[in-house]
Amino acid sequence: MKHPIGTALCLAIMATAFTVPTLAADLTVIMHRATQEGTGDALGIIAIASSDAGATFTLHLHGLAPGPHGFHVHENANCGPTYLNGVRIPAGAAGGHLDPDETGTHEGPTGQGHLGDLPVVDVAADGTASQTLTAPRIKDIKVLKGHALIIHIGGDNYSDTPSLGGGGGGRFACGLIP
Ligand SMILES: [Cu+2]
Repeated sequence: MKHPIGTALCLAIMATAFTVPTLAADLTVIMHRATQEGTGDALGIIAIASSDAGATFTLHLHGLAPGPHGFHVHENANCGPTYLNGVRIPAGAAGGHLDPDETGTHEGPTGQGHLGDLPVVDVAADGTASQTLTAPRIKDIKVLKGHALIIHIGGDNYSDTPSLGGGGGGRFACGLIP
């Protein structure tokens, strides 16, 4: 606060960083950490748009653990916890992977399984993810409305073996697709 001009400039840069990506997107999703109580810290945004190559997901995220993370569209627009054997499951209420064709299989973004199987998010060493991922099978992003985006704690091998749903385990971040 000793340098009001510097503070104002900093706020202006922050505002720009937050608003510019939203202008280019057809759908903007605000991601939050999924907790046992519901949702916690904001982790940035994901801008969804259409392209000739499929739906694009442009990530502007921070506060994630470095490395690969499973990334999917989940069925329900609900980031709340569920309860299993007395334990709260963060973002459990988002349900399973979006699967309008009822394939029942997890095969990744280029497979024939869940439509909601997206490319893996690769988080940098500083905990940020700034990248655009393309889901070639999602031709019309309208099908994504009213569902949720989930980033898992672990990676995704685009298979149901040895673990169902790519093996990413728990849900780290969640955001509602408007
Ligand atoms: Cu998932």
